[in-house]
Amino acid sequence: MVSIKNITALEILDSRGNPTVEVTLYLSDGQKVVASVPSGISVGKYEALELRDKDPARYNGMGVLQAIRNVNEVIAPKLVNLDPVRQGSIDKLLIELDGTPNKSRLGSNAILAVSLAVCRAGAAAVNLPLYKYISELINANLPKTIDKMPTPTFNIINGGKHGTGNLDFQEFHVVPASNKRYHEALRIGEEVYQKLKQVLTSRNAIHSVGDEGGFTPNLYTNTDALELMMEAIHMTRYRFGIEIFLGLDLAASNFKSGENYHIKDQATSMNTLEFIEYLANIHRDYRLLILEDPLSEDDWQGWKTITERLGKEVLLVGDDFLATNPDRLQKAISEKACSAILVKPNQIGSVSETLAVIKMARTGGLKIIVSHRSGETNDAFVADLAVGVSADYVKFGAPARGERVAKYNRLIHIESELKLI
Ligand code: 2PG
Ligand code: MG
Repeated sequence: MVSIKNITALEILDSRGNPTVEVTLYLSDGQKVVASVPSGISVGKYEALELRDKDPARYNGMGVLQAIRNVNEVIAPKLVNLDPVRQGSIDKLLIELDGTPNKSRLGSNAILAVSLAVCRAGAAAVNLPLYKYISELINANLPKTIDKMPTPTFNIINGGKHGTGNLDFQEFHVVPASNKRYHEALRIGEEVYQKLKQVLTSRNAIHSVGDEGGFTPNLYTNTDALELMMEAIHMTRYRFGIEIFLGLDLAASNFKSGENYHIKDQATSMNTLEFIEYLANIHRDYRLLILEDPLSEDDWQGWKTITERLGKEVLLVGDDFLATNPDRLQKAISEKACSAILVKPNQIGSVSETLAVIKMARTGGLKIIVSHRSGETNDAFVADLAVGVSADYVKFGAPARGERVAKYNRLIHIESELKLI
């Protein structure tokens, strides 16, 4: 049996320049694997806790030395000699070692980095590509054929907390039709991205990019951003509404104050019902395929109403709303409060819990979108995860910047290996 020989952690930087956790796991047969964890900035309040040192003298308090110590001193000694293919029992051990409901003692960053490394080590130990190994993990006793690639959705304008502060909505997406092959969909997204740059340049608008590689233009309203995207799409040969669609992540908790939603496009703020009507009009004008976090994470009644109102035509995606959390997901399924889940492993903090949430979402009839975070490393684990669990969509940001294209390029390799091109 191949076993875990040693585990060590290092403090490295993510794409925003903030420290994060990287774990190296050594196997008894001489192989070694590396995994690192991402970090969000628009963090939902129901997420597992990412441990930060809060020492203002280092990295403005963002250091992760305590999480590193937790891996090296608390976790590693307990995992040595274990068989890495026992993902379920190792994750259980990590959760028990932590002992809190939100992983606040050891930190979700420490625990997830180890959990990801164990998963990669398990795949290496049985000599399977990571996506195939994940497919075995999630399907246990079921047939394991992988016959489809996820559809990518591209965040090409960055607003909200990822931008310069002039747009309320956080992400403006182009979404290729799901019947496109993956490499075609990637090309569509990239070509629209380049056309959008031309549109912005021709208008002397700012075309620098934000945290996820999307542009951060100096616009007056959120609808201006949608208009520019339409213009860019019309400059390509792709037919809007047939081959390419629009999507939004509003991250609406960020512009709700009290009971009302306030955005620049409207002089007065709107209550939940008024805001739902407003979004229905946006959908009428721009045919949204995906609408993520359209309402705040606590607006349960609003979520039920919008799903009833728009759910047949638009995917209503819970990100901050569900926080990859089984209890929130269960409630959302039984109350029919959304139609898709955004899956981010670091919201819950281990591979096994992530896979359990995906299974629950599938059984409940929800679509699955596997997602990066706005602060990323070049680790492409989420690409393998998406293929392994047969996700419907992946959300990895703009088709630009190293940490984003690391994931898109990994999918190119997988598509080719699976002969799905
Ligand atoms: C989101 C994510 C990723 P963050 O809201 O969907 O795009 O942002 O990682 O900052 O939470
Ligand atoms: Mg989101």
